[in-house]
Amino acid sequence: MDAPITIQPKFLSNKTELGLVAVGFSGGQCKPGVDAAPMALIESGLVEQLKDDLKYDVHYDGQVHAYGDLMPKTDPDYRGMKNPKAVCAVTKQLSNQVYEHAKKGRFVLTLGGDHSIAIGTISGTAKAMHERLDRDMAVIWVDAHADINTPETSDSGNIHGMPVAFLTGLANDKPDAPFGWLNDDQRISPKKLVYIGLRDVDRGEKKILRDNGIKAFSMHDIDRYGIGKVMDMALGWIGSDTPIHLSFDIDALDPMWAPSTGTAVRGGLTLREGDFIAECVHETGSLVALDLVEVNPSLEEQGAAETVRAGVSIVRSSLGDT
Ligand SMILES: [Mn+2]
Repeated sequence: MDAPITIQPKFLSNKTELGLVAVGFSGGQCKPGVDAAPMALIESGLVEQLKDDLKYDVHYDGQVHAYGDLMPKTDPDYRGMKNPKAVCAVTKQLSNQVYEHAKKGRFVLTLGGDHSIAIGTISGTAKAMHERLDRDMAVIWVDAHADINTPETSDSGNIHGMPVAFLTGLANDKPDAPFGWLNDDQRISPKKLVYIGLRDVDRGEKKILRDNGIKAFSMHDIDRYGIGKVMDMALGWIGSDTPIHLSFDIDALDPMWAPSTGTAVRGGLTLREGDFIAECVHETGSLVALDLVEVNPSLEEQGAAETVRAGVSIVRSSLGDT
C-alpha cells in the first residue's frame, strides 16, 4: 500500500530525506541480545518499507555499528556506573553520526541498542537544532521507566537508567570524566521533556521529576484521561514551534505486545496506543528524530518476532504511515 507523506515537516530540509543509524550496543545494561535488535528489525524488511511504502530517501551506511574498536581494555565502575568508558565512547561517536545527518536537515532514525544510546542520539540532534535553527529541542520519552537516575540515585548502576539525567544536566560530570564531553548545546531543558507511559519509577527519580517540574504522563493518567487527551496535553506543553525528538523504549508497551525486552513491566500501553502516540507526534510536523530501543530478540523465543513487529509498527507510525 502506498502511503504518500502528506505532513510538511517544519524543521527538516524536506519531507523525504532520512538518515538511518543502526546501533548494536548493549553495554548500558547487563542482558546480552539487545545489540541484535537492529539486524532483526532490518531483516524484517524495515528499510525496504521505508523506501517502497513510505517513499523516503534512506541514507544508511549498511552496517550495524558495534563500536568494537572503541571498547576499552578495562572498564572499572565509576560513581557506581557499570561500563562507563564503553558507554561514553559509544555515545560520543553516535552523537557525531546523528549530528552529521541532522545538520543536513534529514530526519534521523536510530535503531538501538539499549536506552543509554539516547545520550548520543539526543545530544546529536539537539546540537544540530541549535546550529541550524537556533532553537531548543523538546524530547518525548515513551517508556515504562523514567531513566533519569543520577549515578548516585541508581541502585543498579546500569547507565540505560540514567540517560535523561546526563542529557538534562541534572547529573553532571567533570570535563575529563566519562560524560564530560556533553556540552550545553547538546543538552535539553528539563522544561522541554515530556514522559508518556511511566509505571515503574524509582523513589529518587520521583523526587527528581517533582523538584524539576518535569511533565510526566503515567499509565494512571492514560487510564484517567485516555490517550487522545494525554497527547493533546503533552503536545500542548511543548508547543507548535519546537522541534521534537521522540525516544521510544519498546518496554512502554505492555508485555502482551512486546514481551522480548530487558525490563518488561506489566500494565503498559497497547500497541494501538503506542502507534497513536507516534502518529500524533508525526502529525505535528515537528518530529525531527526517532529512537527505537530495548528490543531484545534473544529473551523470548515465542515473543521475539512479535516484539520486532511492534517495533516496526512504531517506526512506521512515526514516519507517516496511516
Ligand atoms: Mn528506557
